[in-house]
Amino acid sequence: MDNRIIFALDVYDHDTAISLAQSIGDRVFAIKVNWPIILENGIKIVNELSRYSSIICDFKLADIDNTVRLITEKARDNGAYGIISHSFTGLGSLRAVVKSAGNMKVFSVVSMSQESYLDSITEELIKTSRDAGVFGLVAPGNRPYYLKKVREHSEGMKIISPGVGAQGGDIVSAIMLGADYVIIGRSIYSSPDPVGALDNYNKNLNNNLNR
Ligand code: OMP
Repeated sequence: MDNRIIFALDVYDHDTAISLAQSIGDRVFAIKVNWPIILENGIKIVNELSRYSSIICDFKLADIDNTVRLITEKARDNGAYGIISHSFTGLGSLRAVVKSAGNMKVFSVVSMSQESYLDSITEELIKTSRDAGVFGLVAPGNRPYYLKKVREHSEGMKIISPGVGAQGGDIVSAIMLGADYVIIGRSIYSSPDPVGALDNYNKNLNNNLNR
């Protein structure tokens, strides 16, 4: 089975980030970077980290077409594998992300790992995402009702799911409910043994899914 974990590398420090990427990068499906690491180190860290794994830029884009294009191009030109955008901004904005992404995979948020206003429009957001031509959706691994709902309406699109570990979700349930990949941060990078923590997640999955 290919690896089902996306590692959320939400640290500031450059050397800590590189050392985690070196030890974990080839054991996960991808590494996801968010604003903390970019604000501290600049966009070039994406290029540097892509030596160790595929990098997904979690920029949660939510702006007008031109601005999302400018940001998406930066991720693309620095070697990112994927980018995360919001979808509540509508079809025009999401299409602008998909268009400027080139070969990068675009994932759009349709439901969050905590309650939000998106909960009342999740189905519309899935439709907008499909119409814009995204590769995948972000849906919560810790809120079964919403993950199941997203899976039911998202044929042909991948689902990546945060909320496992520190936010209370369980990796096996998230995969069984339809997540293709789960996003895990704190419960790996805050562990005294990040590689061991990752291995435990993989063992848990292998023991429970291959029966
Ligand atoms: P941990 O809670 O530390 O495992 O990290 C979860 C990661 O997933 C963080 O980088 C969050 O920014 C991200 N995330 C959520 O937690 N909830 C969401 O609804 C969406 C995301 C995301 O888009 O990745």
